[in-house]
Amino acid sequence: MNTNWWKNAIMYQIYPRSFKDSNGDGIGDICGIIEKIDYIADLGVDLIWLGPVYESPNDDNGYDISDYYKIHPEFGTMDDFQELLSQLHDRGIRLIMDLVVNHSSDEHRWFEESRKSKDNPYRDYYIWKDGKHGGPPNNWQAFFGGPAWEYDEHTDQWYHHLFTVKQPDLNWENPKVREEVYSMMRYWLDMGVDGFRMDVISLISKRLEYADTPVDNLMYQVNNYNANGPRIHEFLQEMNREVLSKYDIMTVGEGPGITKELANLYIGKDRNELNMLFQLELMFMDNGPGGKFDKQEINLEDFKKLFREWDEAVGDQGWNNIFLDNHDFPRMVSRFGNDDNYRYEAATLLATFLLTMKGTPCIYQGSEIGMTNVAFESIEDYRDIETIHYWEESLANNADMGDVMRRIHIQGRDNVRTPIQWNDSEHGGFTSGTPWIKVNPNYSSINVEADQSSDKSILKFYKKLIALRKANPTFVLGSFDDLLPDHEQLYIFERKDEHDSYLIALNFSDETVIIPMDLGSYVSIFSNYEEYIESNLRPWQANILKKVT
Ligand code: TEU
Ligand code: CA
Repeated sequence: MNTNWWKNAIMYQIYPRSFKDSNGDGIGDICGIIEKIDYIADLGVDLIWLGPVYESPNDDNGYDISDYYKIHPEFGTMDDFQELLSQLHDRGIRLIMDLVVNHSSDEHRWFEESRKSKDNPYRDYYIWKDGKHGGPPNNWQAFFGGPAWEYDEHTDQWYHHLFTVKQPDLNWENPKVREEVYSMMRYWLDMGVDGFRMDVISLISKRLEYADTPVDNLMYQVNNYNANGPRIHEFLQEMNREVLSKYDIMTVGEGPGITKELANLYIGKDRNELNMLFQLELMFMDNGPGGKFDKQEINLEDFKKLFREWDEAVGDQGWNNIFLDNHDFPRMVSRFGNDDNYRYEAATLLATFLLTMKGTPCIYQGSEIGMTNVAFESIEDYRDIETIHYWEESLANNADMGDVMRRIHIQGRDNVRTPIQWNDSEHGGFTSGTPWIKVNPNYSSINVEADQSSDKSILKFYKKLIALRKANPTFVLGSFDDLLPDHEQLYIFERKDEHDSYLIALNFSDETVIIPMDLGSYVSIFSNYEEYIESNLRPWQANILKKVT
């Protein structure tokens, strides 16, 4: 069934709450996406990953689902969803949905039943345990703070939750749970959806000993006690056999703890599991001993090493996805580039990397106009549960709150969740009402309209680059070779097949840097600077060169 179309695809991630509000309630919605459908089509992308639009109490912005078969009314109706799907398909654009099945909402009917009594038929849909010494069953922490267990007085047991208390983990050991998930997947696929992005799929198989972790560190716990559990591949192969293999669709798995060594167990050609992964190693690389808000500097050598090693590890057995930001991590131009005096150059350089590196690229909404991180002064303006938990925990620990706020500005998830800046009218043209989260104040200068009419248009650069990629299969299937692995500022790599050879030359710095290579046999075909000087790269210059034969 699977025709591998997803290798050629160019993905675009829509975070629906923040894309476009059509009815003035301040929340982005499906009709808003339909309003902007030509904007998406003009960009040239051909695969949309739509963040969760299912019914949800929104404890974690839709990653807590209370009904997998319903569209949340704040996003619109099922008719709106089908209209979006068909309008996208008319334009040759596919759509994948978020599949969030490590946990549901505590307001899902299954959980409401499950907590009623120990012999309720839904009891085993979730993970219930007796406490130990008057406390939780083990010492695991939850992702957004606090223990990974919540006490329920009614039946005097604890339920397991790796995320918030409103996101109880589903019990995949129970075959009924798996059958429910597969039926639900068939429902959406039969409607014409083109696949799934699988949320924290690495966490679904639990280690049934529920042993204490000896180290007080969330990532250590996740990697050693939660991710890649004993039955993960059995479950994914079953899912593939029962559902995925019956449709011409694509799947991309997400989840912590999937290292490059384990990657092909999930995506290897002969494995019959998933098609590709969002590797999170880069996203976690700057996390210090204190976790994500304890940011450490990462250097370009480490960045390059990671992509080199993932390419080698995946080889011709698997397929990578390439992304530099999404709804969970800071804006790429702020994190890996320069969002100040070289914003245009850095945003276009990172675009060049995304779209010429080997793997299916994924562009996060707003990054195509170089949107940046935001720095709200007051915690009142933040919405993300992770950020709010971190703030409250820090307050309780008498932390230096100025420092805490600085860390939120750098690493918080709301950096990427502010509304798309469409124009310079109030709220950036996102809504006629009051937006659910404030628009980044820089909207008056950074917005789609201003970008389009600028002679330094990031959007136009993306469009041209996407067209270039589509016209040259070498960028998709050609080999990848890192030519300067040890250089501190330059990233120069080659993409090559039997027809063509390209060099992608990127200067990840604020300085002009001499190229320590002879590029005499190449001509520059694409750049974010007007003039091309063979011997050096200006600050954040990106050049694509083609070998002359
Ligand atoms: O994220 C999984 C994941 O690994 C994140 O928890 C990540 O560690 C965190 O966002 C870093 O701050 C997925 C979704 O993408 C995220 O939005 C959800 O909150 C989470 O799962 C729970 O469903
Ligand atoms: Ca709305």
